[in-house]
Order: sequence, then structure tokens, then C-alpha cells
Amino acid sequence: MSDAPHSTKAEFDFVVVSNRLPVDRVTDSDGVASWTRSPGGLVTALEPVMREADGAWVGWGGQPDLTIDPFENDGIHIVPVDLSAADIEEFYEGFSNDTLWPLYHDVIAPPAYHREWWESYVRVNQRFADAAAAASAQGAVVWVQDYQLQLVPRMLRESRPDLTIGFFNHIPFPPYGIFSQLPWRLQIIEGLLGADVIGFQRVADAGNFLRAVRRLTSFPTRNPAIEVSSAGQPTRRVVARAFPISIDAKSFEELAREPRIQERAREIREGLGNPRTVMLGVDRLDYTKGIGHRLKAFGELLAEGRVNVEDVTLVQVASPSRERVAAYMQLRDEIELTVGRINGDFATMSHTAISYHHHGYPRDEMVALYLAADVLLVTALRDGMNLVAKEYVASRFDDDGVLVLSEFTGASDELKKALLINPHDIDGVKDAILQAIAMPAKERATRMRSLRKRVLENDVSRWSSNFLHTLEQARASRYDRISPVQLPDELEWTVDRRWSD
Ligand code: GDG
Repeated sequence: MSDAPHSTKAEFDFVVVSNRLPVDRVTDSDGVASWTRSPGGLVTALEPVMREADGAWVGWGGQPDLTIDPFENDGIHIVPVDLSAADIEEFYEGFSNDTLWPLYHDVIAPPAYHREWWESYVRVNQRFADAAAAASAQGAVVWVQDYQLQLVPRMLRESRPDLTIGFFNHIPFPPYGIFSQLPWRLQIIEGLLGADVIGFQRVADAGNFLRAVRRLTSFPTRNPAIEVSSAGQPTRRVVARAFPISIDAKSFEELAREPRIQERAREIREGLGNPRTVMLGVDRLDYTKGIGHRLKAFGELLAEGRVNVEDVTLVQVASPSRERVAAYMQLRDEIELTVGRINGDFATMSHTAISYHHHGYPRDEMVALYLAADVLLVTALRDGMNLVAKEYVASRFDDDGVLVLSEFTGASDELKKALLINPHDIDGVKDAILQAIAMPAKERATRMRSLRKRVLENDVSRWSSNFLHTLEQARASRYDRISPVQLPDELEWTVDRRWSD
């Protein structure tokens, strides 16, 4: 079955592989299906590269048992991978979202280890690898995205040694003490080492990965290179380093500058009863985002009378996520109970304490919310990057607004002029909220200007071109040996072993 014109071409010089395709299948009231582009940053970043290189995108269409031939959508060749209902349960909701996700986020929730989930992960990774191999022309560049597909680089390397293979991990890579829990830790490391370049969000993530390589293999390493040898194969050099992801910053600024968006921002404030301060949280409803910590801090400030419900409102957008995974159902109950309690205790007839929204909003509405918010609260307990922080900054062309940002986000490595917080330290979060509310306009502008410079300069197109440039270089030096002077010395081994325990 197919809803779109078939693609005539079958092999491409540039192939992106991700769990989800960059398009969503929508069915109209007459039951006619079509595909619309999903508005993610990755699509925006890779679109120009895709067009220039005549690229293809391999991924799952988002619905079970949907067998669809490759087709073209708005200049991008789409190669769908079919997942059955059982694959979704075991590979996606199981191993990806209930094993790897909690394990890679500091075991905030306990990871579940099930052998049948792992077997499904291997099978589905092989299916993605086969689809990518079939879509790749001789000598093509293949860029694999994220933790759902960590075995694909090695699988591709085995079937197609002619390819140049990149991998980018959008979520953190955990310290060895945590990663080592995984019964299949060695297979994951070997899977990733099939790539020529392995990208991470933070320098610390790349460091954790290199330490795991040292602990689990005997491959020589010298930051950022690893010398990988396997029987019957020439020794290869693999590069593992940080490439912090970003957003299409200009498009956020452009939207924010539109008068209709600014008018909408005013309407939002009015609808909230024009409080002096609007605080905002925008997150997928996920236990890594620290939404409960944020609510606790705000609730205590209200209870202690240090903020007044007439003066300060918190808008919390919690977009629905992974609703069939038990930990997410429980989280939703907990968050909504807390919101209900705080509103019950503190709301007045004219002012609610927390305006809570369990839906997704269109991009326009998100930008209007960013403009309406005096303070953005990002309290993630662990987050690969956190794009919401960067979107807020990019939208604030007026150099106003205060970003309160968790140290446990990748974004905090770059956005040093935010008010940085440890979300576990509730008193510290409360102090930062009070500081943000009281911050003089001049200081807000100075901080925001510095944050904006960083985000506008390092946008997502720079991220993708940096990665692809490094991949190009890695292809050229794949068989260069790590020079003898660069071989790991005893000191490095000792230090690494001591700190990674
Ligand atoms: C993973 C990593 C890393 C959210 N609600 C709505 C909406 N969103 C958009 C935001 C933002 C994106 O979703 C969320 O990105 P984050 O980076 O904040 O978080 P994750 O979804 O966990 O993403 C993360 C990222 O990958 C990229 O590498 O930064 O660490 O976990 O763009 O705006 N967008 C719209 N309506 C919503 O209701 N339109």
C-alpha cells in the first residue's frame, strides 16, 4: 500500500537513518492518507544537505504494520521501515524507552532488563541496517541518529564496508558505573564502534563513552580517537567527540518578530489575569525533566508567602509522551495530583497558580508563550541538550526574559549566563526563582544578549555541517594509525580507571 508517488531512484549518496521518519501520516475525514512534514529541528538542519546531496531518509512511519514503498515528499526521498505491534512493544516502548532511556538518564527511573526486548532490539536494528544498506549507493555517507539504533553502525559496516558511517547520540551517555549494569553493554559498544564518527551532546558524554571503550575492550584510545581492530578487517580509526546540537535559531526569531505572535503573547498574559510575572515550563511529560521538582519549589514559595498568586503564575505545558509506558502513566498521575493540590490551596477566583496544559501546541503558539514568559524554568534532572532553553533565547529578540537552567542539561555547558541551578536543591531553585522575578531590566538584557549571541551563532546548520565535515575528514584518515606517541600512556589509564569506578 502507498499513499504517495513512488520514488524511482533506489540508491543515494547521503542517507539519514532515524527511528522516526521526518514525516507524519495523516488521514483526512474521507479516509485519504497523506504525509506532512514534522516540524523537528533535525529535519530543518538536514533539509539543505538532503537537497544538495540528493539524500534519502530511512525510518519508521509511526504506525504499526504499515508497509509502504519508498516515496518522495517535498524533495526528500523517504524509505519507510515497517514495525509490527510486537516490535513497537518490545523494541521501542520496551528496550528503547524502558531500558536504555532510564539507564542513560542516570537511572532516575529503574531500567527494566528483559532478554526478549534485547532480541527485538537486535532484530529491528538489523532491519534498519538492511534498509539503509539497500538505499545507499557505493561509497555513500550514512548518518545514524540516536539510542534506538546503536547496533546499526556495526551491522552496516559488516554488510557495506564501502560506506562512511556517522552516529549521533541525542541523549546523554552514562558514566561507566551506570552503563555497566546493561547485560548487553559490550554489544552496544561494538555496535557504535562500527561508525567512523560517534557524536555526543557534551564533552562529558564523549568521555564516558571513551572510558566504557577502555573498560570493555582492549582497543587503544587517545581522545578523541579509538583504534578498532577485528579479525580479518584492517585496523580502523574511530572518532568520538562532542557536537552540541542546536536549533534553527533564525526561524524562531523571525516568528517572534511577527506582530500577530506578539499580539498573541499579550492575549496570553491577559488571559492569565495580567500577573506581574509569568513563568513558563515546556517539556515532554517525562520523568527526566524535573517537572515535580519545579512544582515543589513553586508550591513552597506560595506556601511561605514569598510569592503571591496574584503576582506570579506558572504556565506548564507538558506535552503527552510515551503514554503506554507504565512509568509515564504514573508520572502523569503524580504531576496532575500536585498541580491540583497547589491550585486548590492557592488559586483565587481571578488567578490560578499553575496553568497546566497536557497537549502539544503549534509552533506559533509556543513562540507566543516564549514571548509572554518573563522566566523560563528548565529543571531537568538529566537532559542531552534541552532545545526548549535555546528556543526561548532565540525568540527573545527584545533581549528580555530570564532563563533558569539546570546544570544537568547539555545546554548549560554553553548558556553560562542563565541562572544555573541544581534541581535537586529545592532551596536553591526557590532562590533562583526569586532572583529571576526580581532581576532588574538591565541585568536581564545583559544576560539575554550574551545567551542570544551564543545560540544565534551556533545554530543547527552549523551543528550538522561540523559533524559532516568531521565525518569527511574521518573517511580520509580511516586507516591512519594512532601515532605511537599518541598511544595511551599509563597515567591516562590510571586516572581513567580511578575516576570511572
Ligand atoms: C531529545 C533529548 C535533546 C515540546 N512540546 C511541544 C513542542 N515541543 C518541542 C520543543 C523542542 C522539542 O519538542 C523538545 O526538545 P528537547 O530538547 O527539549 O527534549 P527531548 O524531546 O527530550 O529531545 C534532548 C533533543 O533530543 C535534541 O537532540 O536536546 O536532550 O532528550 O523543540 O519545542 N513543540 C510544539 N508543541 C509542543 O507542545 N510545537
